[in-house]
This record gives sequence, structure tokens and C-alpha cells, in this order.
Amino acid sequence: MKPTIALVLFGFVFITLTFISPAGASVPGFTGLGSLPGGDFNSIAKGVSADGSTVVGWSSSALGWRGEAFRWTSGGGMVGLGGLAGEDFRFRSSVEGVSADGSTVVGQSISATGHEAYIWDAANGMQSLKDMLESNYGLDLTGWWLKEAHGISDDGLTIVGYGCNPSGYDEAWIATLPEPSLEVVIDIKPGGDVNAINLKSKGILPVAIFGDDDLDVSEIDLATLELAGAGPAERGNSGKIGVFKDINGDSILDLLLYFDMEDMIIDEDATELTLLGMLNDGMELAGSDSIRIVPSNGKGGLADLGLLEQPYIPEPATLSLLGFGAIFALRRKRS
Ligand SMILES: [Ca+2]
Ligand SMILES: [Ca+2]
Repeated sequence: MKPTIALVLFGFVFITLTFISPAGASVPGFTGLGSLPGGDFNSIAKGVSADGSTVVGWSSSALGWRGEAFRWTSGGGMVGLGGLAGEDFRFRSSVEGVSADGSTVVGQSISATGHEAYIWDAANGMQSLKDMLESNYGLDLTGWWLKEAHGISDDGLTIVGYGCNPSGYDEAWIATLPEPSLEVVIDIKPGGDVNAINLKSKGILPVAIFGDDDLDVSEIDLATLELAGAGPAERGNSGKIGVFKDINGDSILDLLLYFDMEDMIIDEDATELTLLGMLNDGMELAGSDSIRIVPSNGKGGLADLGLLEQPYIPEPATLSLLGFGAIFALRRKRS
């Protein structure tokens, strides 16, 4: 074999191996994870996140020698997850599963009702799974005792386990959680609180979405936005949707959208409208604001000039749209 060909082949094999090797497998390693403070020195790992950076299990701890669920991260070490409220002398919590990103943990804990399946995440801590399903999602689990959770899907949205059913028999179950959504703050007709809507209007309705620490409005997938069945209207003939600017003066970028009233389907009894959409990463978002349906007074004039008394200076294209809206559509009763 010619040296050049050999070199090319070596390079190909090297690059291929480099790309197919799983992260972390290039350097062999072995690490004892330790034990939670207090109690005996005693720990068991039970699950690991997809990238290997988060390990879950249980360890003897100051809360009890029977064990406390823990979550270990390469950066933060072993941290106890506590337990459900119950009798301290019988304290025990254990782990059966972790989502692929390491953020959600399930297992069971001694509780006031014996022992119960739990779900843990950093935002909510350890919660009774049954309580969470009932209070967060309105599920009716009357008569069920969810004893243990034994698995969670990679996306953290499906949990399985077993419990005592309403007939008194142990039975396997599966719980499915909806995709998480981001609650956003919107302002229909920015600058006013009444948000009067005339259902006969042929104008446009301005709606602001306020950015904050949890929401970078530039990450919103504009094509997914929908208000009362309508997508946001283009700005004139520009082909562009919305105006990105800080509307409320908090130095965080906001998004001003316009909806064509003729595209919207609004019930005449409606008292609020909900804007739905998605971020570019697929997370759903939703935000609501109140409205007040007002009768058409037939004048179709400049009654809603309050719209222009807003604490921001629209761009020329925005101004023409706002003017259009004020002239043809948006009336606001002055009280
Ligand atoms: Ca408003
Ligand atoms: Ca802002």
C-alpha cells in the first residue's frame, strides 16, 4: 500500500472513530460517589442521565439510616432530595428513574399514608405524584394509592409504576404529562387596560408580548403564533411580522404584533383572549389578557385615539399600521 493511501485510510478511520465515540468514553474513569452527610456511610446509584453527568440513587443520611434519595452531579456532588412528609422515625426515600436530561426524578418515599410514589424537580422539590397529578392537571385519582413509581421516559413526561386501585388490588399504571408550556405576559391594546373589542371591526388589534428573564422574544417562532384562530398580520407589504422593541421600558426586548380583526373568531361572551405559540426550541407558550366586547356605534371614526397615547414611539411602518387600526377599527370607550 502506498504511504499516501495508508495515510488517507488512517485519517478516515481516526476521524470516524472520533465522531462515533460516545462523549466521555475517550478517557476511562471510575469514581466513588460518596455518601450523604450523617448516618452510616452507605449509598447506591440507581440511574443516570443520558450524558452521564447526573446520577440518582439513595444514601444513608442524617434524615435516616434507611436512606434518602440523592442526585449527584459532576459539578455539585451528592445532594439529598429529602422525602415526603411523614413519620420521621421511619424516614426513607428511594429512586427508581431519572429523565434523560437529569432534571426529573421519580421513586417512592415514606409518607403520612405509608409510602407513596413521588416526582422531584429542582423547581418544586419532592412532591407526591398523586397530589401533583390531581392539583396540576386536574386528574381524578380518587380511590387510587400510588405506591411506587418505577420508570420515567427520556423526555420526563411519562411515568409508570404500581399502586392500589379503587377496588383494592395492586395494578400497574402509566401517567402522561402534557408538554410544559411557558406562561407569557401579553397586553392586548398596549397602553390601555380596558381592551375594548368591537366584533364588527375590520381593523387590526395590536398585542404586545413582554420579554422577561424567562422569555427572549427573539426566540419566538412567529409562524406558530395564534390569537382567536388568527395568525399575526404582516406589517404592510413588508412581509415582516411584528416589531421587536422594548415597549414597557424595562430594557428587555418585547414583541408587538398585529392581528387582523376579520381573521379572528371571538365569541360575543368572551372576556379574555389567549395567545398561543411556540419557541424555536419547540416549547409551547401561552398568555392571556382580558377584553371587553363593546357594541359597534356605527361611527367608525377616530374614537380610539387612546391607542396612540402609548409610551413608545412606533417606527413609521408601525405608525401607519396603528393609524390604520385607529381609523378603521379600534374604538375605546372613554369613561
Ligand atoms: Ca391593554
Ligand atoms: Ca420590555
